[in-house]
Amino acid sequence: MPRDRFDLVIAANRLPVDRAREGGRSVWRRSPGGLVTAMESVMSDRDGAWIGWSGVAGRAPAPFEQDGMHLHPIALSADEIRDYYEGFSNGSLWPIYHDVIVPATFKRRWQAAYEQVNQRFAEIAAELAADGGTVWVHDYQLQQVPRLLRELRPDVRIGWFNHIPFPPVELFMQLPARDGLLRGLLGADFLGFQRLADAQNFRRACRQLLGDEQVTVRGDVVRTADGHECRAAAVPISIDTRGMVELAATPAVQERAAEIRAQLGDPEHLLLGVDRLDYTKGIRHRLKALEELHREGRLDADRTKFIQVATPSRERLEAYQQIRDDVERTVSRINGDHSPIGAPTVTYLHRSFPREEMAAMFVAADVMLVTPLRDGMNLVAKEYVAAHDDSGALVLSEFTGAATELKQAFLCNPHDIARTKQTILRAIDAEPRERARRMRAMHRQVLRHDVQHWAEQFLTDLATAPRQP
Ligand code: ADQ
Repeated sequence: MPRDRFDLVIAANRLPVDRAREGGRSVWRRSPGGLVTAMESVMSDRDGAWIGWSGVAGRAPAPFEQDGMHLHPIALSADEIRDYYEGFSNGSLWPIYHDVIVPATFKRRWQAAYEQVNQRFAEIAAELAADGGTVWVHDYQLQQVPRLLRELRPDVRIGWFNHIPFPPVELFMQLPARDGLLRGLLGADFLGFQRLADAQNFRRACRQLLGDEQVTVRGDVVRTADGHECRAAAVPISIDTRGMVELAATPAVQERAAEIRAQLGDPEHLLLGVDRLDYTKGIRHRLKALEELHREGRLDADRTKFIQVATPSRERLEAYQQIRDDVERTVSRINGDHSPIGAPTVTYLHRSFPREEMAAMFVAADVMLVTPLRDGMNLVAKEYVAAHDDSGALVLSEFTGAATELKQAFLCNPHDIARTKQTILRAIDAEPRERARRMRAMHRQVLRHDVQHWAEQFLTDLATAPRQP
């Protein structure tokens, strides 16, 4: 029995820290990202614990305290990483939840590992939650935790937030595990989705696939045969807006932004893309559009430069090796065909950067290209908008969650290469007044709806759920 129990327990696939080496010894370092900042803000006035995998295979390190939070590592064996994480989560669920951009693979062994790991998370959450406490489960890797936890601890409030889209029922029903996933989620009191459309997809799946088990859907509440009610609604995630606004305004970041432009030969137009190297992000489509614009002479390689940051991701999976090969081949072809000596048209950066460097790239860029084929939200779009108040331009795919909020962006359908090319040119050539008008409206939106606001909204919805429509 652990020493302490906690009012709020976060369960996520990963802990909010990474192992790092400092002065020859191994230490935990806080991982970057808005989620950690948001959780800090909601945990400051309650006892909080976070359970998740440490990122290393084998036995789990002992629980420890960091930044006022109790961190409880969950063990994953090498086989479980392969089957639960790389297999079921990223080989089965990820493609189905992202419109099957690549085919999904199903293996019974993966599904069994997923259930086993979800059970482990549920057991630890059950041990750590205080009487009547709150457990907030995150994302597609842990969809069975709500039901498993409710069986162990009927007294706790259980919420789940989906960081990625929830697919239309026609795609969701391909999953051999579909009923178990829905029943797993229905163990929660409140389910938060990025968009209303995602919550509607979930409710439709319940009605269509579990309707004969006397599951009823009324408004946004799903009621199961045993009388339990679960509310499913939209709570769009955001970023630590003030943190980005302040960082972008620092002299160091401003100077670095000017330096980046100078290093690229002070181009007239600097375009930027920042993505995990994932097939959902539409990097291939973006490069195709840019390559054609150069080939047709509609973009001038001396005056227009493009930086593509492509963060390494899931590199052991074949689909990710394939997208990396494709992207690197295309970048090198564009540069081979169009770059002047000493000033590549496309600067390709396949690595991680500190927050300050990311902010400097956002500040430096005249046009941000965010063109996913499907994305739950896309925080990069919001970070760029936070870093600019009345300059810059955002080209944004209609298939991101962010597009429902950032309506003044230059919206595009990345599948339509011809129109995407026109949209990129429109963003490049827009008058400063038009850019300022669009950017000011979007900047206000992300200032009002930041990640702290999101976390508070989620916890309020959870505390008051289910609420009849
Ligand atoms: P992701 O698919 O990882 O998140 P995204 O929302 O764009 O995508 O967040 C990526 C974050 O990583 C951003 O904060 C970005 O600045 C940062 N980042 C990217 N490349 C980096 C690099 N090279 N160095 C340092 N930082 C880098 C999932 C879903 C999204 C959803 C989020 C949050 O797929 O749709 O928006 O969760 O819910």
